Amino acid sequence: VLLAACGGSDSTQGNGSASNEGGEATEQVDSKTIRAGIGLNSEHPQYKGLEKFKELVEERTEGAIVVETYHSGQLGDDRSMMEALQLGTQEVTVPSTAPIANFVSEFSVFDFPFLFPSSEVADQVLDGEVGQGFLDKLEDQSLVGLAYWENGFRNLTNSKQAVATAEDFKGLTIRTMENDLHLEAFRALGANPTPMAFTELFTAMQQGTVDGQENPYATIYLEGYYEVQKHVSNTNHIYSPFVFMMSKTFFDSLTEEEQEIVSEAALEAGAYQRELNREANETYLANLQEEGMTYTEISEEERQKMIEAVQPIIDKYAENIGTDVVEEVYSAIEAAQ
Ligand code: KDG
Repeated sequence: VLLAACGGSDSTQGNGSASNEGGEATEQVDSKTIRAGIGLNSEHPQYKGLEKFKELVEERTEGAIVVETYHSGQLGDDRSMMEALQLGTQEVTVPSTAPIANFVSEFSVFDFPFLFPSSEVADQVLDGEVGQGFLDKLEDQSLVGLAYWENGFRNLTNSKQAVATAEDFKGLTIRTMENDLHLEAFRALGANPTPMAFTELFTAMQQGTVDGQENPYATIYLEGYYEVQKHVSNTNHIYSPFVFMMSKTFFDSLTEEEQEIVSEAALEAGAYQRELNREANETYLANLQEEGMTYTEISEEERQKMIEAVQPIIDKYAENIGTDVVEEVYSAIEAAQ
């Protein structure tokens, strides 16, 4: 039904082509259209990154490729947009790695709690050979991974209690992304995790279906979660990368030159997005406090307890993924420090 409704991705349809009203002798340009969708809103650095991608691609292809940008889950959530890419009914999306693990299970490794010590180390690992190896695994799923962007370090918010210790997670109903490792890690911490698409999260918090959630400060602030959440802690428990991906059907339909242009633009827009994102994540904790949230700092001792609580989950997933793959990531992290 989805396929029929969206008309497929037949580029010869020229859904972005100029009309030729009034019979003027204008040249009919058969442009190709990229529909690029994300879950976050138009204020978020992720969307600014998409706008940069649009600017670069349209300029460099001289309009032969038109990019339409969609935010706030207008085209769906991370999982459904990836499925649309597989079907060829959407061309680009930029999900977190967590939902990608439902398509390529090895991606779970990037969501190991407390894996990356800093964004800079993450950059080196993801932009290097190891990161590329993971992007290559997407191809079997009819997806082409073009670049890593950044969501960032995730922090816990909730409406019930200040979270300062590992014990404080107990009893809190926390929305997690749709990813088994996230679920099990929060369970190990004593919380009641419930997986949910990002697009349903605000309402769930507003209606009290969940007590809390976890996301980087930029998201917490720009999505206005301070309106429905009282407490924020710097748990920094997981670093979420974003993956800029394209429908393989669409990518394969491009000329070689166009493929190079979109690949390069995804990287360049990503560098820009990461910069804005880091500024945002540094700035917005103060804004959250100004909006009335109480901020609780996690001591090193308590963070250590959290690390210990989730270690069995990490070990379990490391075994499932394959210790060789996981070791590769660990070595790259070590080398980057
Ligand atoms: O645009 C990205 C969002 O759809 C999502 O990945 C954000 O971190 C996120 C979450 O919590 O779902």
